Amino acid sequence: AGTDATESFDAVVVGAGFAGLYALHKLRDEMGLSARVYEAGGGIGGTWYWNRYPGARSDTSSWIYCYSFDEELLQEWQWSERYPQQQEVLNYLEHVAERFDLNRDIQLQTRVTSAIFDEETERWEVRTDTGDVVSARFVIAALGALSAANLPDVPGLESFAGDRYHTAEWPHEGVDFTGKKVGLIGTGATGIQVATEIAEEAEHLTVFQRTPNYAVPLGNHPLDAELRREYKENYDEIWEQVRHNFSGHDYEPIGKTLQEAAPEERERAFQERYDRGGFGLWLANYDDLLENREANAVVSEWVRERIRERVRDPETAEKLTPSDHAFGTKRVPLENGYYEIFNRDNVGLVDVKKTPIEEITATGVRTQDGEYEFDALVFATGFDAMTGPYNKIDIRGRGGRLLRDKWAEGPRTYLGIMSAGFPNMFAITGPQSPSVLTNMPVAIEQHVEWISGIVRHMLDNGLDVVEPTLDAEDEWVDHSQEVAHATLLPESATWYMGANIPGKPQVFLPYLGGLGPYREKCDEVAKNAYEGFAFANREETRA
Ligand code: FAD
Ligand code: NA7
Repeated sequence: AGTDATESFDAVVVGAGFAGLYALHKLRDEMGLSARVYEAGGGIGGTWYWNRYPGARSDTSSWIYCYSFDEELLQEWQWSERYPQQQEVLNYLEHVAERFDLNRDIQLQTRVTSAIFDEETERWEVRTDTGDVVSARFVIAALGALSAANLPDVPGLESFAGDRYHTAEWPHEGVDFTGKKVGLIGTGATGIQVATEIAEEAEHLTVFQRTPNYAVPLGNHPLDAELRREYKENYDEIWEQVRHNFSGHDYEPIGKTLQEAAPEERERAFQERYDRGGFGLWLANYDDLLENREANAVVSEWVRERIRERVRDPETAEKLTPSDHAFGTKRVPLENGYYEIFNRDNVGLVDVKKTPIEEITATGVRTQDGEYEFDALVFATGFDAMTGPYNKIDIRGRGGRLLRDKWAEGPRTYLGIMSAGFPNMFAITGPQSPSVLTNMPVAIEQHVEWISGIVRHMLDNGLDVVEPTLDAEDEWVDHSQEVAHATLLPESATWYMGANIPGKPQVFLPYLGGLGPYREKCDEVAKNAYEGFAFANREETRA
């Protein structure tokens, strides 16, 4: 078949974050395959390359927000804090890229624009915005679940004459807000981190809030030699735990329901978790909080009380207190003095559910109750999560079918790893895998290792192409929706549900069955001769 491809690889990997870097190392260094990585950014690191806003840091403990595949790397790398800042995670990933000599196969500032499966040759033709056309047997989509920034289509957006920023596309040289009037739109995990920093620096900050959140303390602290020694000595156990538990984080549920605990015991349990900081209240709480409405109401009200206590002005406190969704059904933000910024004279809060933003003007933002003037506008408005990065690429499988058309009513995958009709294309932390509901490096390692297992199986057995059967895919789609709908999570308007993007189908995107059970399922599939996958050889398909 005719092709414009100028180079040919065993695998093309798209994206050079945690996922793409490990995929390259695995395929190239451990399996001996030829591989090229394309990365849209001007550097490697993915999330930690792009999200340079003040206050950006991981909400996962540093000692498990990293790779576990290399014992020496684990022992040598020194994290400085419980929750590393963006720059520290980026330094880590740059170190990994150097250590494993990855950079020579990564082409930066190159966005993949299309990937077309040629049924004749059974290879993918991959095109980029720099005019590259290459051919690959395998495509590994390491696109990131949170890499397509969402800038809402507010009327007048382009007319704003001041400086405009999105947190996920932050300027490398940084931004000095000293003496500036700043408007911030969005109060998710990111908005809460960035607001706390901007409040310190700007002359005035106005926070535009659509949905108040249940933010709980981060509890950051430096790591001294003693703490570092402790986790390094216990790494075997730590990884064993996080690989097999629900979330890949070092948290475990209490092991009983809220009903089974007396009120004083609950109070103590909540307070301890709040004081210690981190996701404890979310991921290490009573077992039924995300399924049982009554149990959830207890913890929701408890967190609301903490918010009210911390904000002096009762009217502002009430605005900041969530009332229309249940605790833990949206991604719980971690904060470090967020509520206290509203006790300052230079910070204001606008409830845009009550007084919606009507337009952005040359000088600021106009809501239903008036005009606010700004020198700078910051959008912390999140991402077109999980499917966004796929939909931005023209991915054509068998019969020239576009993946985004196949996914028009929601993603359809088997195990979140492959989609029928798109042979030899694998997703890392794709939709319908645990992905964003986990500590992601752990989920990423599981995917990369599982994918390299199936590729190894194909190489060893002389199999050319693989794709899931439609039956296996349909079953997985139904199962992943069933698991989600047994909880309270789909009831909230979240990016987990696609609800943050106008027109996006409302289906629960990540797999909510837990990372440990998911890993078992994937291992079982592999053990049963890759049950649910169909392999074929070129000769057979042609015959
Ligand atoms: P990414 O790091 O997103 O990398 C994907 C890369 O693919 C990007 O660099 C992108 O430019 C590139 N790409 C996408 N499409 C194309 C294309 N068509 N062509 C070329 N390149 C392309 N996770 C946690 O577990 N704990 C946390 O505390 C945590 N905090 C977070 C905080 C923020 C602000 C954000 C945004 C995310 C956070 N995450 C966290 C999730 C985080 O995304 C993952 O932990 C992890 O970094 C994902 O790695 P990745 O390689 O899968 O994706
Ligand atoms: P989120 O959680 O999607 O938060 C985005 C915020 O922006 C949220 O408060 C939204 O309100 C708000 N938003 C979005 N669009 C609008 C419009 N049009 N008008 C007003 N307000 C709007 O993204 P984050 O970046 O905070 O977090 C995403 C993940 O990435 C998380 O895991 C982080 O760790 C990193 P809403 O709640 O939808 O009413």
